[in-house]
Amino acid sequence: MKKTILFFILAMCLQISFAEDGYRLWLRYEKVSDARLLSDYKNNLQHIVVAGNSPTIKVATDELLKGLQGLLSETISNSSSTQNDATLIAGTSATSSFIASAVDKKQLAQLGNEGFLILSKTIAGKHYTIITANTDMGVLYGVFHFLRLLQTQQSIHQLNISSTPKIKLRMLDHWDNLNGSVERGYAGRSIWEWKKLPDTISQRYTDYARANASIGINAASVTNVNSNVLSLSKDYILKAKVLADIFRPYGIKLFLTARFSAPVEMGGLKTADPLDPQVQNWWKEKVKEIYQSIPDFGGFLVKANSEGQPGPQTYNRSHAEGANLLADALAPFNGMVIWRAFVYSNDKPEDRFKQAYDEFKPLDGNFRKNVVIQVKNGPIDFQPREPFHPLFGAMPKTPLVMEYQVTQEYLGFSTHLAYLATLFKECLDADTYAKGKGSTVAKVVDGSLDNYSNTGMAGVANIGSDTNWCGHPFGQANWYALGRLAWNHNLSAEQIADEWIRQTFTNDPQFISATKKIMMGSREAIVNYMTPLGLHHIMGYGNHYGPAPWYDKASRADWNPVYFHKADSIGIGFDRKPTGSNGLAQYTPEVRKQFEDPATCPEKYLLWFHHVSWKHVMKSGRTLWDEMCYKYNEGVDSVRDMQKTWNSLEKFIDKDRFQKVQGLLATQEKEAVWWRDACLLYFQTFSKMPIPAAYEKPKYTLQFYEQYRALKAP
Ligand code: GCV
Repeated sequence: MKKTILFFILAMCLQISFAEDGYRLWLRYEKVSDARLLSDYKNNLQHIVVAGNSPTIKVATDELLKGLQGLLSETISNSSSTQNDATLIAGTSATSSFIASAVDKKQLAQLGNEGFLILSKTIAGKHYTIITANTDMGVLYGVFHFLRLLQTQQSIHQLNISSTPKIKLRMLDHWDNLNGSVERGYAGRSIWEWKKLPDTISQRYTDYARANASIGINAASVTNVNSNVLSLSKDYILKAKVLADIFRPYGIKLFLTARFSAPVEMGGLKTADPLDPQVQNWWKEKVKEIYQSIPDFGGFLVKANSEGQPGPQTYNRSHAEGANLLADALAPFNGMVIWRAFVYSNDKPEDRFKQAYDEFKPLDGNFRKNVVIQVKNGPIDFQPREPFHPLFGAMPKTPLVMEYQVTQEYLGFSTHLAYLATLFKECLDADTYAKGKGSTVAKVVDGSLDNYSNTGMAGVANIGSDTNWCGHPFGQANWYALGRLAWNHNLSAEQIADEWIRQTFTNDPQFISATKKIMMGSREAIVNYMTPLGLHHIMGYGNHYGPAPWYDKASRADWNPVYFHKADSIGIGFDRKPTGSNGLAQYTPEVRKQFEDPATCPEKYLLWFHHVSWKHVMKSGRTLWDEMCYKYNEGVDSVRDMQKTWNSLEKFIDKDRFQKVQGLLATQEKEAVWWRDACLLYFQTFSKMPIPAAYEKPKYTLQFYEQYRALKAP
């Protein structure tokens, strides 16, 4: 009996210590598996000194100790009193005289406020690792980077790393509502427990801040852009203050979304007209109130005159007049306005592709210095594939912040495995030709093309109350990739995947190469089984899940899939040439020329810009219809390959995550088939051409699929 109990307790302990529920993200700090490296690390990292005593330095010290303890599997001492023993020294020149004398001032001068150095130095015959920066925050970033080197099992000899972020504002936008729901969130409820704040403080807030700091994210907008005026109330400011206080040592600034009609809804004024002195005064007072509680408040993120949100146009004022109103209130406190360019009018029948450019381009140069315009990567709405937004490169006098969607609204929610760094990079690498060849979107966003200093990259967060934060275990990779790319957009998607896999799962080379293959192909697989060859916006109405290319019942034309694919007996696709909406005119002549000619338009964008005959011969020699059948099937096959590869990896990782991913891939495979069959059967009603015999026959009829969505809708 006793033995059984003992065994049970042991088993429980084992389970507890080995449970891989994903909560630890990429900060797992498991013992280094390579024995040679482990002993080298042990020899060199026994005594550490982290100089300074600010809250940020406390975080850095705790992190380093925690990290080393896990990685080396032994207790490490922080020998702050005996600097002489130390082999790893972290701090600034101001906090450590050792660093002040050992580090070249010129090297430090190039780091700015957030950059860091990690250096190997031999001084008087002794080997040191130095982590330094101009600020404590830079030191913390350096500590996280150093731990990343260890987690990814790299040598710590001859280090000469100098790293500064390429982009200033590296941000997560949470579309979290005050009632705890998350718009387009697929990982549980909001992590912000507004109801319980400010009295109950969840450990998650700190863990969230820590995870962000580890990848360089330095800003978070915590409320939905479809905003609730209550978030600006006194009570909510005090709740937000708790979050801001927790974020501060981790270098994260808190932003709130501002509802443009707040002066009316909350202030009791008759108008929210940006030129009205009373309105201006209301915002000034509100901003002052916020800064009294949150002295480093980042500013406002605003969605105005879009999808029913209030805005300046209600008063016949422009977006610039609206943004400047808030900017003037924030300026005395160095706060900024992030004004979104995702606008499309309820009244205009104009191609949605064109509306943001039409409204914002003429305003270039009219915004205050503390206003930036946040532009989605593509012109429609976070589709699995979009060409780059024509505003990039078109507003040389206005800083444009990149807005990506990390949450997978259009890419299978948290059910489908989609590694998005490839999507992020595709957009960054696109050439706008704004100032000749090589004017990439990356250069627009990092400010180097037009000399913007207020640069930014934001991602709509995929984070929720699920234990593993993001729902799908691989969803974490997209949060990670956003931070890493915002810090350094020169990193490749593959490099980022590599380091994420090593930290999140294992350093085993076989596992890494197979998993990387899955990740690198995953987004293309989704494009193929959902929207190949430039198709877009053909998903279910409202919930945006599953295929519904037939849908035509929405109140607005451009909420209907049929509006976007325009399939008819001749062909399929949206003509954005002068013969159609002429959306292509918004690109520079070089880009336009390439996209305008079906012969030079990359086939991945073909149906974005052209209405193409079903019989059009593609580069493969197949007709468009056959190519479509090929692509949809290729998408399904890719998922099946992903399954096969994953199944071969069981022995490398824990059961928990292995099985979770296995189960999700099984669902993804079924849904890929659903997409393929539903789309091909529907488009076939126009093409009237057969699905080539080589491919699997659709499982059900079109009628079945048209109704299936209702059963399946989450
Ligand atoms: C926050 C899409 C989404 C909306 C979202 C909007 C936006 O339309 O479906 O949920 O609203 O984008 O980015 O503002």
